[in-house]
Amino acid sequence: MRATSLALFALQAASAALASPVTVRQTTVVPTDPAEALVQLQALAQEALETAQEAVSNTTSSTKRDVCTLFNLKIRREWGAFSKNEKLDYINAVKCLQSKPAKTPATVAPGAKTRYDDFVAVHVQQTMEIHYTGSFLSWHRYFIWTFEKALQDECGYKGTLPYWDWSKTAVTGLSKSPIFDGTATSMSGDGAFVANKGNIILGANGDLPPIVLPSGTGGGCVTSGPFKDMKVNLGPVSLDTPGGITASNPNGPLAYNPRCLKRDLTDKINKDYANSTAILSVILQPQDIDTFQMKLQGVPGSGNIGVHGGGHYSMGGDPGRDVFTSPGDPAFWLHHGQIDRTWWLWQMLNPVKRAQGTSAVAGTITFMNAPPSRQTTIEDIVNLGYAGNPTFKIKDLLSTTSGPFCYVYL
Ligand SMILES: *[C@@H]1O[C@H](CO)[C@@H](O)[C@H](O)[C@H]1NC(C)=O
Ligand SMILES: *[C@@H]1O[C@H](CO)[C@@H](O)[C@H](O)[C@H]1NC(C)=O
Ligand SMILES: [Cu+2]
Repeated sequence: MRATSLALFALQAASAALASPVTVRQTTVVPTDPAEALVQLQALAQEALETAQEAVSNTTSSTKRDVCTLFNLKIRREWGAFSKNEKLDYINAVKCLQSKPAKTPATVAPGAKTRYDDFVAVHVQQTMEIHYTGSFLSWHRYFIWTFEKALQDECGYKGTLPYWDWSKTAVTGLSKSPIFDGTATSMSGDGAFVANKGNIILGANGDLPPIVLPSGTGGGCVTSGPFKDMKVNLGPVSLDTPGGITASNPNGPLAYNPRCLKRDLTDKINKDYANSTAILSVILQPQDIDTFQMKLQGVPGSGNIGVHGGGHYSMGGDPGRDVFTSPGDPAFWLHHGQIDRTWWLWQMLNPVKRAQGTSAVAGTITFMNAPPSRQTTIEDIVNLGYAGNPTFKIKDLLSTTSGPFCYVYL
């Protein structure tokens, strides 16, 4: 770890217009009423689906070699929309990956013991090049797709990757949602209650005003659900703990450090940063990719951690709020499903400019441009190490219905 990386990391803490009865895409005005925002979000999602389908049918008819057609187009759905059996199938496939041996050699990451750990390890290795960079969105799109593919190809999973709609948990509360209610069909629930945890202070030693986040109703090991006996093997690397303290494994980020999965569900963070209004405004207001991805991740110094930070910090715990090892929490995939969906919803408002070509990418190749670096280009290559093959150029990862991808969100 470079010395600057912790300080920088702390900062984070810190179409083709279709005729439609609801013309939300022409406006950047976001209703303050959360219920009204929710209605607009649903209308947007419906329009996005129609736009994506139209784009697929357009390319399929004009170029025969195109592999994504309306017949093989996959639909990713929200966790609450999965049937009981679909939920169990997904959970069992994740546990299957956690029971298979790692492909990462021990010389590369001694702590990577399972196939699941391959994904955590590559995320740890590349953290400083894939957050607050031009590759953030495309890298994570390819990352979660590769995870979905591993579930399918290596563990017989027949379904698609689920997502976590933060606007739903902002209303119900996290521990009452099907994702975190602790039942056999959840991602496991809250951690055991730990008293007097104090606030999480992000950016305590940085130049910008720190962000103070409340702690939640857990803090300890998860006590229920499918992942209560799971072992988190890698990290922590840069774990924000109460009082602005950062914990890390003295033996290094990739050393073997088996421990329980901890959570600290914090409704206030979900409600403050990832409610329906917050989601709608990140989709409707930014008109260019730079503004969009910064608002999504939280503009440093703005005091807002964005919907991305809102999801991560509302699950809390170890590894949930460690930017490096966060994929070690099985809820990570649902959270990043929704990140990818939010990008897709924004892209579908203007697919020609936002889902292809140079105007679809902005930002440099280093975390918050430190150390200063060149601009990311669409010719840059994304690799996932031992998690999956092959490598792709960023330009191949901009549309969910071309390149390696063929999916939309419902
Ligand atoms: C599909 O093709 C039609 C006719 O050329 C065009 O008007 C429309 O914008 C295209 N839609 C998308 C989403 O590319
Ligand atoms: C929703 O999120 C926004 C952005 O973080 C925040 O300003 C607003 O207060 C939140 N609304 C509610 C009702 O909590
Ligand atoms: Cu990440």
